[in-house]
Amino acid sequence: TRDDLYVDGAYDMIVVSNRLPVDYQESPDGETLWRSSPGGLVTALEPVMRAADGAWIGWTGVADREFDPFEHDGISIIPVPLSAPELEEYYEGFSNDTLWPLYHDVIAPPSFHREWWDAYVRVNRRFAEAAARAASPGAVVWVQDYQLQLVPKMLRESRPDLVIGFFNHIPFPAYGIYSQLPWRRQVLSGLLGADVIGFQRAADAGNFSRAVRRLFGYTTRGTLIEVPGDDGEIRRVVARHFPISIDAAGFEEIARRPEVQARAREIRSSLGDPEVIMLGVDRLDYTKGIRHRLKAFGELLRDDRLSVERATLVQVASPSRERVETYRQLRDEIELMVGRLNGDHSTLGHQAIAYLHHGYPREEMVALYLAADVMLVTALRDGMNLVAKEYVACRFDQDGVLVLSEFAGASDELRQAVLVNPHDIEGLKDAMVEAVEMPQRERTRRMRALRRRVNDNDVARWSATFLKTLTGAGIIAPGVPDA
Ligand code: GDG
Repeated sequence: TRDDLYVDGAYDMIVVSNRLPVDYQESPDGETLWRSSPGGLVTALEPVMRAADGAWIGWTGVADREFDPFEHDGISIIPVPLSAPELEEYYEGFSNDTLWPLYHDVIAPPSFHREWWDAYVRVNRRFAEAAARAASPGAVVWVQDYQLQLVPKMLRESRPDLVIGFFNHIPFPAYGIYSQLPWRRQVLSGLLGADVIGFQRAADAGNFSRAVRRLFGYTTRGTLIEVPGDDGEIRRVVARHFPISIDAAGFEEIARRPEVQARAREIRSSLGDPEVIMLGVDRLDYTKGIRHRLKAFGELLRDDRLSVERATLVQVASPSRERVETYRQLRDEIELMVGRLNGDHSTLGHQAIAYLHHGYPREEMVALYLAADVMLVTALRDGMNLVAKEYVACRFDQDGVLVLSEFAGASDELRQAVLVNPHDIEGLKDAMVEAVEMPQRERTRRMRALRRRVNDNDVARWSATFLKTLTGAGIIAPGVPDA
């Protein structure tokens, strides 16, 4: 075993992401505590990281504070500091108010500010330097997501010996939209510093390759991009899709716990035992199509195609990016809609919409999934959408209907869902009624097929496939299942 002192150049496998997989907490006597924030990425990478002298580089979630590297659950954690102005300009600004809306097909208008870009470059350099310092000779470095698109090139320049991967968790837009970005060339060449660039959908990888052809004129052959170096030599970069997934077995295990099932029954009775519970679970984000969902549900009640005695909509909208103005506005709009719809349609015994602006523990989310007869995922644009897969993984009873937007990456795989275009409100209403009225046999047939898909392609498979592509055919670490 390695001791828990950080050593430069000691790590064979490094993950770089904006946020570390741990949350900072202070004990009452002022002592620093770290709590794992269990996301799918951590679950998938934990075994690989433990086996391969792994380190995770990222921000702690606390601005204006420096922390020394430390060991947490067998993984070395290397914190990168961010100042409060950097948080505003690099994270809330360029990442979440420029790139996020741009990459989600400008559902909200992106803001372009040169100071934000400067901060983005500066912070990306800091992450790249931390990775360059920590990596052993020839190490594998896997960079995550749109906040860090410049890191691959910066790393390659300082450490050409490294094997560099990048995964984009959000969509990559069509050229007509991407090309609005004033720094479109810098971002593409930042990404092209990687050996493998992963996307959620084949369409995203296609959009990326097209942008590279249009802006740089490089040759692409299938998933390979030929990048000429300064020496005239050609470097081959892989750009293809690796659809992310969840820890399906982990979700099913929680769903099978008796206390979670009891909680699901309790949820139903506390809602007044409606015949049908419909559920939405999203970060409160304009990409998720929450307004479209509410509008469709409201019209179904207005037109008496559904009644509040028969159906209740539970909408969990977990707080997100509350310092970005577009998100504040969205929250006001949604809460106005919910208030109006409840005022118009609720009775003393039956609420139309149970709206919850909270985050919940995972067990409670699973109980909600079990209680929900119909799961509504109506994103206007979404890289993958893990909620759709989590719902399916929890339904070991082979029941429940998933209504899924074609604009979520998950729809490429989850073909047996009731697929919808959320912009088409009439179509969405029809799909919601179809889901409510779907006969048991049909529900089971579809759910069986969906479950096969999610169980076969879980997040361990995702990371193994990516890492195999990155390192060639060889197995990178023991404990990684064959892809
Ligand atoms: C980005 C891409 C892509 C939500 N509220 C609570 C809670 N959640 C959990 C869900 C799910 C996760 O957060 C959300 O994942 P999504 O995939 O649905 O969406 P984004 O946050 O936008 O994620 C997305 C993903 O990255 C991965 O690549 O799929 O397209 O946008 O796991 O369950 N979890 C708990 N309490 C909550 O209140 N415990």
